[in-house]
Amino acid sequence: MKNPNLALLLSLTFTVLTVGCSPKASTSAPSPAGKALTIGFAQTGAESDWRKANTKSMKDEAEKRGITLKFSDGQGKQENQISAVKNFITQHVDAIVIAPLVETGWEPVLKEAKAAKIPVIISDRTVKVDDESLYAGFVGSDFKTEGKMVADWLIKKTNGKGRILELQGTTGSAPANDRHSAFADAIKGTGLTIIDSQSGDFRRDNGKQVMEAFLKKYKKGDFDIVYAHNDDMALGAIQAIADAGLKPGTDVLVVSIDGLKEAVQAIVDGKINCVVECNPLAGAVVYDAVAKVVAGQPVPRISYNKDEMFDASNAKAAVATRQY
Ligand code: GYE
Repeated sequence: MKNPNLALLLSLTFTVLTVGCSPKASTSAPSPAGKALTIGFAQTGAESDWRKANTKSMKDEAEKRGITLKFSDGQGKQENQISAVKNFITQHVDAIVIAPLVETGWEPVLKEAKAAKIPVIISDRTVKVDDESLYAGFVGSDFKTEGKMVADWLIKKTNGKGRILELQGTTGSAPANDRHSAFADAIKGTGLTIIDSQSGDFRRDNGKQVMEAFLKKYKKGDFDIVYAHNDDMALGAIQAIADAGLKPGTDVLVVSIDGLKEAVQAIVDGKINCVVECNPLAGAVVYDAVAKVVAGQPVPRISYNKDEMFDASNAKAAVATRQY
């Protein structure tokens, strides 16, 4: 984004791009007209500041719309999320929203929701299921595009040369899988190589610990770049890099994804070099989709957010207006 004003403007808008359109969600159950909705939301946990902003958006927007939100914090465990969904089914909620911790293992509980005629919207992270009719639609970011945007920025910045340490997100999660694979594909054939890769579970403490372990294995001059799958891990890593007497952002390029205000500020401070946005403020778009599904109207199979990118060229202008 060359024009900082345009970047700013765009970062304020939560644009939704739609891909494909299902004629009618097969799981939809019309609710009595005018009735306030009761929605169950199975959240992954509270692993990152991104996640906290996502939870806040879902809660605030529910309150604004008079939606009764049954919120469940999965505490980083898929089995907790599955039992939350089962509970929502027992309580006959109007719709269920799941932010799935990992991609696989959802068919049985989605089949239960379908049998109970309770529509499901998948939010934030994608799932892998054979039968697409098990959920009404997906609303979130395109993690492959994010991974490719980071790689393209690095290729330009480094002329396609450098040794990368990768801090991966939660093992088996869609953002970890996609941000790795799209990034790895994009650097193929260049002189950029991932020399080591470890999961930091999208957590700041883990990001710091993994980086500390990397710094025992790799000294200054052994690596050039740290690619973190989210800002929290990058913020943990830059702490570890500084503690080891190196200058993050100068001795080592640091790139990550999410767009936390704190990370964009770290670009301004010269400690992080590039951040690709992943918008967590999902409340409005998710409830718009739920309202349609419950009313028996079609929703797109996939609705992607439009995510921006921040580096030294636009971070200063952007930091003031970051909402999370
Ligand atoms: O990048 C990370 C969070 O699923 C997109 O999960 C989300 C990711 C986000 O913990 O910070």
